[in-house]
Amino acid sequence: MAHFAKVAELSARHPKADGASFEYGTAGFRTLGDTLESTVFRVGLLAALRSQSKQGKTIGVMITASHNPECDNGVKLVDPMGEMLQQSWEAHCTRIANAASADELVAALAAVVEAEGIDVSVQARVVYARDTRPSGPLLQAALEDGLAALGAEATSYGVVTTPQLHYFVRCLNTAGTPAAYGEPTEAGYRAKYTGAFLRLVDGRPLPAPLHIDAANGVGGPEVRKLAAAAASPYLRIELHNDDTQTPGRLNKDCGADYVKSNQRAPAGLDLEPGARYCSFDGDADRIVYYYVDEHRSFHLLDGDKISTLVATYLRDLVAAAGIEDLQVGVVQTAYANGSSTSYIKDTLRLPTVFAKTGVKHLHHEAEKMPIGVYFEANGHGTVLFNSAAVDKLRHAAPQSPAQEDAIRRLWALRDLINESVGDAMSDMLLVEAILICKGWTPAQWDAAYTDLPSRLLKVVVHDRTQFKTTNAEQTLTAPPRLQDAIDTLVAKFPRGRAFVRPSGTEDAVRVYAEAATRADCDQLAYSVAGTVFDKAGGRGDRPAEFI
Ligand code: G16
Repeated sequence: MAHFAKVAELSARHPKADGASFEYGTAGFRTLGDTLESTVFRVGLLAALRSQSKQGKTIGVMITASHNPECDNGVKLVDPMGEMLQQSWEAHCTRIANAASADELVAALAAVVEAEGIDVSVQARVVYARDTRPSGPLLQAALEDGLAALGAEATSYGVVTTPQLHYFVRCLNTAGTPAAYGEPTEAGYRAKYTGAFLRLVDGRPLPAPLHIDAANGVGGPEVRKLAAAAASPYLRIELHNDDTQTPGRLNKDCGADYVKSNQRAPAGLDLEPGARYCSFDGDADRIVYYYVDEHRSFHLLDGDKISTLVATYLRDLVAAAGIEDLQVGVVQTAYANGSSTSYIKDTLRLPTVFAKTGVKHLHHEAEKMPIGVYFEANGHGTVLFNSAAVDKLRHAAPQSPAQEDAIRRLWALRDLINESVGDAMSDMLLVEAILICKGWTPAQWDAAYTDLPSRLLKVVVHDRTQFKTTNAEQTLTAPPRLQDAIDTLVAKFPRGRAFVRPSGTEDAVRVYAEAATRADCDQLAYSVAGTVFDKAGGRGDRPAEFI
């Protein structure tokens, strides 16, 4: 096909290593940064085709490996409304990334054109960005070659957070329509979210400063600019772990994933009772909060706690606004703490559903709800208002000043939320706004329910692809008999729950366990991890026994 004339020539600059294999998974392609050049070049080709398949709508490409170690990198595509790539295209991505030669690559591209009925005369439009990883510039150059090979109109946003890129894509594709989302610039992003935040908190008592651990990633400089744009005593921040220059520091002993997995403060922060802390991950699409009590015990306010805080606030506002039949629902994953699920069902009396890990799965479930709050326990999430909900808000006829105020707040909340994807900065403003409006300390927020002790472990195995799951990833169907062994262990512990799933972003299997006491929980977690290691080809050190 003439359209692919330049592919072979440019592909030769970014050859695929013999035998290397890639899979478009939970968060796009993700592996060691120095093995990804051919893949990122090909993602450039895919982005161009994806745009053409959408009649020239702008597609986004983000080069990031988020919470992974600094040596990793990754790349993912962003669809026109700022959402994750449509799942049916993931197989195209995997096939194209694995084509062994230039000829195979061209044939695979032609097959996508054929299968999707793509008109290749359409002008492709792609915007892209990267995080602060050292491998980023080289991968960006490979991407630019891929985009050039198919003549895409390509615009770089430089180094920004992942959610900012999702936001830009949505803004570009909705400009001039009734669904216009905002200015597709960094300044536009900051103006939109800080404006909504200030509308919500105006007139309330001022909060103490918020301490932010930026994981030594792109969130550091970006949140500094956000606070400068707000220029308000309502958003006073103390930034920690904001070194994006020193090699090796990204996500190292800090960031949302570290804090959530280890249930302890990140390096570089000495927590003081009474203060409020949060951690972003390396590309600022996740956030968790935490604090220490007067005995300096650490308390984590993870995605479940954020989700219940936000769902409660929305539910109460909808009631105060007098809007009928506007249901708030909550989407969780198997990682949600059992106490949070009971709290949502039994105390808040809100509908809740489970989705597989990965925001794309939660996002789709939340879209089915009028107001869908979705958060993974790891702090990745947002809120979606469907069109029926927006219509209800638009046609609401307030009968009192209180109802009018509640409706005004619901609009401001909607503007404060990055509906395209979970966003640490927008979620931070959301939590801050709710805490300010309620006049709550983190401890008061935490008091809603008590988490069951939980533990998350990693087991390295020879082949994680042999692990297959069902039931929202809570039950293993392969390797054979492993689930039976896990069930036998779980049955020994009061309120015990455990599951095992292959990671979509790292070469490991994850083990989650919770139980009534910390000792039981740890014993359960380590016994399940040990069983996985013994029965399913563990590699390296066997998970340390709990002492
Ligand atoms: C990515 C996804 C998240 C998901 C996480 C799970 O996070 O975007 O939705 O929770 O992977 O990772 P795993 O499959 O390894 O457990 P991120 O922040 O790394 O992009």
